[in-house]
Amino acid sequence: MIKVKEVILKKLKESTQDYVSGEELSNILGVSRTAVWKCINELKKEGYVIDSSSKKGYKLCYVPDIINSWEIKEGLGTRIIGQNIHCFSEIDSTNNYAKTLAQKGCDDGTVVLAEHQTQGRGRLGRSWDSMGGKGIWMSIVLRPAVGLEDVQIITLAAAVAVVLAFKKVMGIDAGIKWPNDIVLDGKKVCGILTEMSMEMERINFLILGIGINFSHEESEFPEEIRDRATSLGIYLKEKKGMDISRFKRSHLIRAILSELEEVYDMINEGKAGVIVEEWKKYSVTLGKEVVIKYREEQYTGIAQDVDQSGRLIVKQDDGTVREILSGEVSV
Ligand code: BT5
Repeated sequence: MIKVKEVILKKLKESTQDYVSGEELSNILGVSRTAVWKCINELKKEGYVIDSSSKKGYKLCYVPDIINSWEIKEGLGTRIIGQNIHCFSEIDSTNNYAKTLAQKGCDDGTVVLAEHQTQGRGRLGRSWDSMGGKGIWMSIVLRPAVGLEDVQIITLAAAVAVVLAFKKVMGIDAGIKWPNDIVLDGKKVCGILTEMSMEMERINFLILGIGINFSHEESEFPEEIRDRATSLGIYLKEKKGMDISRFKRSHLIRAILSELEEVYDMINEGKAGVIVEEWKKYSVTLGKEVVIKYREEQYTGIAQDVDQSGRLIVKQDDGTVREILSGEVSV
């Protein structure tokens, strides 16, 4: 049935000016006109607005902002990332599901998406608020050809890919706070969680989890993060007087997957240095005084650089230089 729906949608999208007859659709698909009618009704329930006329057939009038694999795959020109896409209306965490798929040997670049996560996760056991229908909650299985020392580069590369996609699709200039926060005016709009499975000192697979607040109103964030979190919708309205409803999540997802493939190719070709240089262009951390918290430790210093492995180089007030691989940074 999913395949039939996909073909009907494709056909309707090809002729948005005209009606497509039920007979034509049933002939193309080799199914009965009742089966076509059932699929059309399912599409309508999902939010597609389709005008039905007993004489003329069906005409697509509106495509909703929903997440399904065929909306994302439409025009996606990648070779690896997003060839397989699994979409759910609700799931505990897309990272969990992606991990299960990876353990079963799924392809490099497999994507998992959900409208709502009931147990969205951040780093170090923190939670990630993943309200239904408001965001992009996505995980990607990667099998990179790099050593353990380069894992951090994947997080930096993902942040670069997201920032580039924001710019391309919405004209938004976002910043990156080392290592994994994407910020707009100092507030977090996207977080990245990279989880890894190792075997004999080698990376078996990585799960790259990306959470993006898309259309939240301020009041829709839990109170405890309201002063620190923002959405693309809030920013667009405030800065550009634009309504987020003119953009679709599937379009942004497609752009992210495509940017991600470019940086992934670079990583696999040993060009991590190019990614680090690109990352630095968007950094809101470098050159600033930072407070680093890692477990029980806390220290301050100037964030001087990011090295070829993605470590943050911080010069402390007493002159000591630290290379930081993980931790919480406040600018
Ligand atoms: C992160 O962790 O920023 C990584 C978030 C990754 C989420 C994605 S969604 C798809 C995939 N599946 C998952 O289960 N996770 C990934 P961290 O740096 O630890 O930040 C977590 C902190 O950000 C929380 O403790 C809150 O303070 C704050 N926070 C929680 N939800 C937020 C949201 N929606 N927007 C902004 N900040 C949030």
